[in-house]
Amino acid sequence: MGVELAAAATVSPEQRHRAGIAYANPLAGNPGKPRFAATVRRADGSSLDVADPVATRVLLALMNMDATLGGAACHFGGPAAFAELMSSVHGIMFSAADWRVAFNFANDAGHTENGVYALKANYGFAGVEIKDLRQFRSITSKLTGHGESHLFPEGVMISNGPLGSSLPIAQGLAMADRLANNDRATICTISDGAMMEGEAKEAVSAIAGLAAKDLVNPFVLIISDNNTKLSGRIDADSFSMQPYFASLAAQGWEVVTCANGNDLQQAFTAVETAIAKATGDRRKPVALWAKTIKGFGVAATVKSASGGHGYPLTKGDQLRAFAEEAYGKKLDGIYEEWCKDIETAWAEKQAKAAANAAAGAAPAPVTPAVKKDKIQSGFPKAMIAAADQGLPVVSVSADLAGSTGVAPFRAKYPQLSFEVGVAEANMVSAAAGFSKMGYIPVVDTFVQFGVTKGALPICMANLSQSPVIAVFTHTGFQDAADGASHQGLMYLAMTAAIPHVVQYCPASAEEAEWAMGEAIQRFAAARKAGKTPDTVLFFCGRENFPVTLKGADETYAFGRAMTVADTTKDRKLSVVISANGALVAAAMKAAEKLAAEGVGAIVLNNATPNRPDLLAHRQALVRCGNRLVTVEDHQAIGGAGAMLVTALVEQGLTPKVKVLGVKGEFGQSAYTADELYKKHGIGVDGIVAAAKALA
Ligand SMILES: Cc1ncc(C[n+]2csc(CCOP(=O)(O)OP(=O)(O)O)c2C)c(N)n1
Repeated sequence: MGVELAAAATVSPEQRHRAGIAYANPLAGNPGKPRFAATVRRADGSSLDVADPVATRVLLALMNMDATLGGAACHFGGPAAFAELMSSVHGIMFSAADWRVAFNFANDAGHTENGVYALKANYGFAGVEIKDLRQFRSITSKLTGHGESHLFPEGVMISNGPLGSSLPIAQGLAMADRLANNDRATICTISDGAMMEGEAKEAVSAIAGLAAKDLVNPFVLIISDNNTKLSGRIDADSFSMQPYFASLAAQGWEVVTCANGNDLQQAFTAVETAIAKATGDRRKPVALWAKTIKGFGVAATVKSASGGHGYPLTKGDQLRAFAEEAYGKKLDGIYEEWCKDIETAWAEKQAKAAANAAAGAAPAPVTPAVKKDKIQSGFPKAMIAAADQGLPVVSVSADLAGSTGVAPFRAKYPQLSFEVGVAEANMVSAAAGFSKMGYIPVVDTFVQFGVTKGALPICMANLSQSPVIAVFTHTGFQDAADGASHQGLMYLAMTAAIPHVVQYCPASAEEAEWAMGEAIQRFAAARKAGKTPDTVLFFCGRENFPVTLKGADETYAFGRAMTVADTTKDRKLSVVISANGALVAAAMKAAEKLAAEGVGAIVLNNATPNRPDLLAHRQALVRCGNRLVTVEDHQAIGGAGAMLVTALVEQGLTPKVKVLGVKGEFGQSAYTADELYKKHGIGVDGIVAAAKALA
């Protein structure tokens, strides 16, 4: 007989509570009044100054321009849609005696966090000043691409970015508050796309169900419903979320609606009502279902299919018109100063470039410029070729097909392309169903979401003899600007041990095209032979790389580590550099630098980390005095280097080795991946130093 279990709700309320361990709350206390304020009317007839949402949008335009000119991609549409609701939430929170005692706040629409930064700077909250917004997304700033409490603990309670992951943590905050018998409400803001995630849907059910048993403190979920996700309109691209929102009431939520979440007074009244209802009856959590307009404030962003999801400007001289439209009048005060500053710097840069060109300052290169492209561009070419040939390739996507590069296949073969919405676990599992039925499914998303949300679905796919092919892009620091939450640094470790998974990290567009073609052909051949194909997970970076790294006499072969550079001739001392994906090109540069210093190198493209080519490594090590540097855009623990070294040692080889990778830390935002490679010692100079240390 097992122990008889009693549900927490059955314990008498007096005996139910226990305090958590008291530790210092790093969150900053209440700020003063916002510098740019708008006045709203409270339910009791009094007025309150909140952060002006128009200021949020103008500041967004300005800070995004700085970051974009620095090289970082940014968001505009989502935070513009959320501005009125965020102003209302913060206005109410900050009017409590100590907001931290009265409220928890979690933002589960991480791409809108820059709007929250703008709002915080408007208040001077947590020491953030408006001038700090100029460093947004740079390596020196705590204002990272999405909210990160590891770098900004005084401003961010729960880190965000991966959609649907903050709401369940907010659920835990409210449950803990109930257990501790605190008098605090939890507010969570979320976008309609994030509500498509399974994690969010689990929390939606659990919060209402557990609240009904009095196990959750007052909870307010604020939904920005603009029927737009990253790649386009939600209902047109995938399926409408309206029935789901309508189901919230049946699931036990008190639903407050707001017909125009971009009208400040309407938004404020709705938020105030929602909080009052939730705190009035904690057994009934409140969902504020607010209609918003993505990209609100600028006609072109409102009109675009994605609602201006990414920041649309690329040139400093485009800023003024955009910012003035968002402001509704001519820029003035600090807006004008900031804009002028950007315009001046932009004009100087243009003038310099023009002068250089006129003076012939950039002489024609002796060798022709190397053609570059994103690695991912090769995948759809191979998918199209296979479908043209009659193979049953299908694409199952989760809102990122434009970013992962498979969009050209989807454009050519819409009837073979499916969009499940922002739901990576569902994407992989649904693809497994296609696989079982004889199709060759290709899924795609950013690596961080594919391996974290997709890990169990990949296991179950393989356990059901229903393998898939995956295009997982934006590996590691290649997604520099988005910050730690988006920087997949453990994808190899997380998937290497899943039975029947082959990992493939192409280093160029040409290799990606070849490898995808090969993976599809092998998949088809295995099925035709009555065997179960392997699941092939493709991992690739984001930036542009040489379109080919193949030597003239080389050929691609699945599982073979190609030699992409060999500078050992006539050199007494040499090393093997084993790299994959985004770092192959860096390893080749390092080999050039080492050669200039008299050290030779054989650079191997270790493209299949969990099936390393031991023969190629063994042969190269023999020629390089058994010296090995491995380098990867990944944690050193469980990465390609670790897998390679284990396999070599098992074969009786004990190379002198340096395993370069990230050493157990999270990343952060930076304008470019190179800045982060340098910081973590895995860039060109890090490879050179490691090689020299082995000499
Ligand atoms: C788990 C996860 N998958 C994918 C993404 C990439 N992504 C960022 S925003 C976004 C969708 C944007 O739409 P929505 O959530 O509705 O926000 P809104 O349009 O209202 O700003 C996606 C797919 C992500 N951040 N997290």
